[in-house]
Parts: sequence; C-alpha cells; structure tokens
Amino acid sequence: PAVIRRVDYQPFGWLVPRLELDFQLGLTDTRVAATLHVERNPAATPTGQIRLNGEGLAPLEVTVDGQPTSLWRMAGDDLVLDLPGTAHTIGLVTRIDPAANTQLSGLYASGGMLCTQCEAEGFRRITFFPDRPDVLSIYSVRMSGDADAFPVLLSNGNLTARGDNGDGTHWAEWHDPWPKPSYLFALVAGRLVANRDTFTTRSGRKVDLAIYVREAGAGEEDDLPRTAHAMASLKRSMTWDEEQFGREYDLDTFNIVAVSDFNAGAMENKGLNVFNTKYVLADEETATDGDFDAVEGVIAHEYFHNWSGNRVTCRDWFQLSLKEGFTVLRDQLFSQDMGSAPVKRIEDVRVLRGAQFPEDSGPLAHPIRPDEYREISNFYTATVYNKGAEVIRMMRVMAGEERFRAGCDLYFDRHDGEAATCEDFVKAIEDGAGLDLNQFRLWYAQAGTPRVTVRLDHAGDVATLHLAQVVPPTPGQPDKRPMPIPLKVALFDRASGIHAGEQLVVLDRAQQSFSFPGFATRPVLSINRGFTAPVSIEHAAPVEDLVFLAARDDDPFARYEAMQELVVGHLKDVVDGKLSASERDAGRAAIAGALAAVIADPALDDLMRGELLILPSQTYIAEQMLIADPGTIHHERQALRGALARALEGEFVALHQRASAVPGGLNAAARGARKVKTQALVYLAEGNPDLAEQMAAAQYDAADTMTDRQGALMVLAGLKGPQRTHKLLDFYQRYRSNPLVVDKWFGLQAGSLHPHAIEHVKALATHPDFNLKNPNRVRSLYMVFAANPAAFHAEDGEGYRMLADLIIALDPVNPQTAARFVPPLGRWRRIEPRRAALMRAELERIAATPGLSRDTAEQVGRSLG
Ligand code: B3K
Ligand code: ZN
Repeated sequence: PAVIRRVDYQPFGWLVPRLELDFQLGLTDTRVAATLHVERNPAATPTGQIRLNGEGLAPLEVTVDGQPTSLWRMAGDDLVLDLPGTAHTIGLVTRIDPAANTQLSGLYASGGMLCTQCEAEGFRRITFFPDRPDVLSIYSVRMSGDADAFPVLLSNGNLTARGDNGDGTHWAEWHDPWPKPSYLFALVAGRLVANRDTFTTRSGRKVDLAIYVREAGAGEEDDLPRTAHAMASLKRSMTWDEEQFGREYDLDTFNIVAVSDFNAGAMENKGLNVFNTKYVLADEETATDGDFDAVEGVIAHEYFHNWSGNRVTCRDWFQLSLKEGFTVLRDQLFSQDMGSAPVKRIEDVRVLRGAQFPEDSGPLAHPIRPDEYREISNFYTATVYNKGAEVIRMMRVMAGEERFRAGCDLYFDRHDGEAATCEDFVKAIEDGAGLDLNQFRLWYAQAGTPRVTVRLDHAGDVATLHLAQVVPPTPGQPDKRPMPIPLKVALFDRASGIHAGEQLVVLDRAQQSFSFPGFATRPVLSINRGFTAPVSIEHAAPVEDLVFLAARDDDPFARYEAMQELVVGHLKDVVDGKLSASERDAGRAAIAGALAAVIADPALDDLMRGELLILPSQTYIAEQMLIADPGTIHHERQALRGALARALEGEFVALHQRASAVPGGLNAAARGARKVKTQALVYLAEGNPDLAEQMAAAQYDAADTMTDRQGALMVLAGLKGPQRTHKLLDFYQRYRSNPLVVDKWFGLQAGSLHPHAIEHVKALATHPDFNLKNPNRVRSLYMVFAANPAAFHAEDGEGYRMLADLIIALDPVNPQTAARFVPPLGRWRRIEPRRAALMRAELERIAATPGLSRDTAEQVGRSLG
C-alpha cells in the first residue's frame, strides 16, 4: 500500500462549491444519489479529468450535466471521469448496506438506527467524492425512509422542510449554509428521543439544543434522564467559548446523538455531533466522578471544534494537530475553569506521560505534524492530540494569556472559511502575539520527548542553574536540533520556605546556564512548575529537597511532581538493585513521612490530596528505564505500597472514616472525599488484605454512587477473599441491562491485581455479553488487560498471545479498532529480552496473517521495523 507524504501536497484540480445528497434509507440497503456542482480550481493545474474517491462502491449511474456518460473508469477504488469544460454537474448513484458495515466507518447501523462516521475517510464509503479536507462544499441533504423505523431524520445545519409520502415513508431536507469538507458530513435516522433545551448566544441568536438517545426497547433502560449532565456541560461550553475565545455558535440548531457502537469518543460533525454513549450518559448511580468529567470534557471538545476544526479546518491530514492539538488545549483550559485547575493539570500530565511519552520513545514515534502515513486513522494519537496541545500551551506560556488570545483571534479572522495548515496557526500566533517562533517551529517537525538535564550550583551568594537538552533520535529522525523549552522555575529559601517569585527561563540551546544572585545558602530548586514544557527532567535532587517541595511548594503541580520523583527515584534504585535492605527501608520511611504529611495537611483539599497519594504508574516508572522488567517493577511497586500501608495503616483507616462521613453530592468536597476513600482502600489492600476486604465490602454495600461502588469493587476484584465473588456477581445482576456499566464490570476484572486475572480475561472473552462488534466492550476487556502489567506481561507470553489473537480476530471486523491494540506489543524493544522475544514473535504472527488491513499492517510493520 502506498505511502502518502506531506511534501507531495497538491491542491485539488476542481472546486465543489455545492453538493446535493439524496438518501433512500434502509438498514440493509440505502440508495445514495449525489449531485456534485464542480468548477475548475483556478489555484490548481488545469485538468480534463476528476478523480473521485470511493471505497467498496460501485457506481450504478453516472451523469454529467444531466446526461448519462460512459467517459469514466475505475482506478482501484476511485472513479475517474472526463470533464471537458470548466464547470459541470456530476450525478452519481450508489447503493450501500449499512447493516453489513462492521467497520463503523461511513454509513452504518447501530441498534436499529442509522448513523455516519466520516472522519477521516469514511465519506468515500457512502458516495464517490474528492474525500479530502481542502474541498469545501455547501451541503443540501434530502432523506426519506420508513416512518416507523426512522421517525427522526437528522443531518447537518438547519431543517428546511419535511413531509409524509403517504405510503408509510417520510422525508426531511437539511441545509448547512457553512461550507465544509466531507469528513464533517453526518446523517442520523432512527427511533430517537431527545432532551431539548435552548441557548441564546451573546449576540442574541437563539439556538435549539437537543441530545438524542435511542428510544428504549423492551428490557432496555431509558437513557434520557442520563443526558442532563451533558446538556449542562454543553451550555457551559457555549458560554465559556464566548467569554474566553470570543467564539459564538453559528447555526440555529445544535444536535448531539449518542450511539453505542462507535470507534472513537465522539465526532464534531457540523451542527450534528455524534457521540459514543460513554461520553453522553451520566448519572450518579451509573457513572463515576471521572465519567462525569470525561463527559463534560468531550462535550466541550466537540463543541469547540465548531471553530477550531469546522470554521477553520485542515488543508490535509498531516495538519490534524491544527484542529486536534488546539481543541484539546481549549477543552483542557475549559475543564480547568470548571473544576480544580491544579488537579486537572495533574490529570492531563498523567495522561501525557502514560500515553504520549511511551509513544514518543517507541517505534510509532512521530512529530505532531507527521511527514508520512499509510492509513491516517493510525495518526489519531496521543502525540497529535495531547503533545499537540502541550506545544500550543507552551506558546501561551511564552506569550502570556492576553497576547496568546490576540494571536488566536487573528488566526480565526485570517482563516475563517479556509482549510489551513499548522504553519498558518504558528504565523498567526507570531503576528498576533508578537512572538518570534522561528526556532519553536521545530516542535512541529521533531518527534521524541526532550530530556533536560538539570544541575544547580551554589557559590558565594549566586545560584546557577545549568541546563542541557537532548532530543532523542526517533524512527526516520536520527539527528535533532535543540528546541526552545520554556521552564517556569522558583528557588526556595530553605529556612523561610518561600521563594522570591517564579521566573520563566527558555532553554533554546543544547546547554545554557542561568544565574540567580541573592542566595546566602543553597536554595531548593522547583523546576518545570505547572509542567510548562512536555519534557522529561533529569535532576538528581537530594531526597530532602524533594521532601521539602512535596510538603510546601506553593505550585500544586510541583508539589505533586516532587512526590512522584521521590517515589520514582526510590523504585528505580530498588529495581536496579542499588539499595541495601537498610537503605531501602530508609527510602520507604522517607516516602511514608511525606505521605503522612499529605494525609494530615489541613491546607489540602481532598481532590488534591488524592492526587498526591497516587503512586507513579508502572508505565511511567518503566519509561525511566532503558530496558524494563515489567515483572520486577510491578512487584517492587506493590511491595512499596504494602510497606507504606503497613506503616500508615492507622492513618489510612482514619482517612477512610473521615471521608466516609462527608455528605454526598457532586461538589468538590464530596468528590474529593470519594477519591481519597478509595485511595485509602487501594493502599490497605496491599498492607492488610483482610481489613481492606471488609472495608471495601462495607463501602460497596453503603454506596449511593457509582464512584464508591466501583472503587470498592476495583479493590475487591484484586483480592482473593469471598467478597470478590459476591460483589462481582451482585454488580453484574444489578446493572446487566446497562451496557456502559457492564463495560465497567468487564474492565474491573481485566485490570485487577488478582493473580488469576489472565484466566478471568479468557473466561470473559466467552461470556455471552462479550461482543467483538462493539468497540466499547472490546476495549473494556482487552485495552484494560493490555494495561494490566502483571497479567499482560505474564512470563510465559500468554498475555501477548491473547492480544495477538484478538487483533487477528478483530481485524476483518473492524480494522480501525484492531490497529489500536498493536502499540502495547510494539513496546518490545524496551522490555527485557525474554519477554521482548515473545512479543516480537506475536507481532510476526500477526504480520503473517493473510489479508491484513492497511490499518493493522502499518502499525505492525512500524512496530517490527
Ligand atoms: N475528530 C474526531 C476523531 C475521529 C477519529 C476518526 N478515526 C474526534 C475528535 O477528536 O474530536
Ligand atoms: Zn477533536
């Protein structure tokens, strides 16, 4: 399969200013008539042909200017048509079978309804079209279908007409006045019910809002009441974007539809967002506090795309981070404003380190603006999304909030209605914010997480900060240039415990030193405060400095960071066999002391306390080592947890009791209490399993929220006592008719610390509720399993075999989702040699499977490469 390269970009030869679509809907047979109004693109080389992309389509009728024509041919999946003049009307008819579409790309059926997913290249599975984001058209859509099966008929824009055909079928017409690329097209038809509301924009436009869910069938739950949080989140997003970015909504209607079979989280189709039910439905009985936050964040993200993505879209898919990185930053800033800003920042950094850093240091590393791909679906990555957001966040740090805003305003003004590039964005920030980003552009081009080595010298009354950066080699990029790295730093006076103000230093050379006078004694360094740069800091800070910062840094992120460093440094030494038994015990005692201070600190709210209690993840610890032994890391991490729990048993029990007495609700205090409650159980489970079992069972029984119930069950799932079986059974029976909660039930077992977790996963794969065709269900079992170190990295390679078997079985059904399971196996080069060989062998077995999809073949090829 062909490699697509960024440098090969050419404007398309034709413009398609208008497109009319006519759908005759049926679950197994939908007829699509498309009318393309095309004219020569003055910006492109003149051509007498047009190439229309298709995938798995056969043209049933082809006309030009109303006349049947034979001047067309198939070129692979594409249709190539001769066009002699400068402007024509092309008519095309295709037929598709939505029920047979298990890839969930294009038009497909889900639970009796019809819906679409076109990004990135699904539109070509519906009709022949120049399926690329720089071809923008005004869409008019007509659809007709059975009035009983499809009482609700939706598409982008505004409803312009509807009627009854008198034969049991009916029709609707939708018109979207805003030109858009084909990837933003959407159609939904089905038996849906809506939660309706309105929003008035600041210029006075009244917008009708609706969140649609499938009407409940017999034995199904009514999801409508579970959309209230999503609706409230949507209205908050609309207000926030007006206030913080000056962006107003631009249609009279905004519709959201929740679908349970969905490859991604959600999709920002113009005026008709389609969502995975997971990111719409939430109530306290069935969704955790984390789920509530995820719904709010994803609702905001898709809504914000209306400007960053839809009004200004991408010229080509190499520019994906233009809309995704920017929109992730926007949703992160929104969530920071809606809840606890420091806690949100910590969560976002945890995601970056857990998902993006490993990507950047592995075989799939790519710049946030990639240079080449075979299958674009493989580039919806943590790098493009999360590192992309960090790169724009750095510009914001360097410019300051106001000037950054001026740059964003200029970007939206300058490129409204256009398909833009990452370069356009950087230039607008440069011009609007008055910032020189010449060297900064390297962040778009170079992959790999920079390593910044830090040394603090002290002589006389001057402290000198010596910084050095290395951007590691990545596939296809052996040599790197130094990049500008903005680091917020503070130097604490040891005695008074305060600092004289935070400063921003920008490291833009391979090595650089910065002097800070006025320190009679050696200060304590706090660096990369707020995580201003997505880099890894290598600083051999003395343990007493980390303890100092963990207890009193006024930057909450830095405080969290010191706590993590304390633990990571210790575990690294333990795993490397560097510590004697007494040194190890001294290390544990230092950590226990810091934890005790965190538990007792009255100045901390519980949400933040909960963050400070979280041990660094297995992935993050493994990332710090060139070659990791997952078994040893897991063992030592658990052993440390057990030692801490034994040292602080009284504290954890008291914390649990104190938090259990906090009244419920969705406020920060109640949420914080729930967070530390389960944290306490997680520790106790390792130190005193019998006590933890009893406390977790009691928390489960007393739970009036899913947060408490799931937290308790998570702990029980890892224990061997009888309560495990009782509560897992109870949970299933209680929630078996709620698919999203059944997903949790699968996930809790797949991710558990139980020594037989691998057997449990095997058994669950044959459970009647397991379903290869539903991506949420597949992920709830196998993605969680692949992230469960003890189970997935079983010494005999059984975990690797199971994941490879899944990929091979899933690939013909849903290649996009199948390819997402490759990266965990692709980490083999960073794993100790015995396991590495087993992982590699599984990748080779997948590679040798006949008929592998482009999606999976690309990921496996790069992983072996
Ligand atoms: N833009 C969509 C991504 C769709 C992915 C398709 N493979 C969701 C989002 O980022 O908002
Ligand atoms: Zn997005």
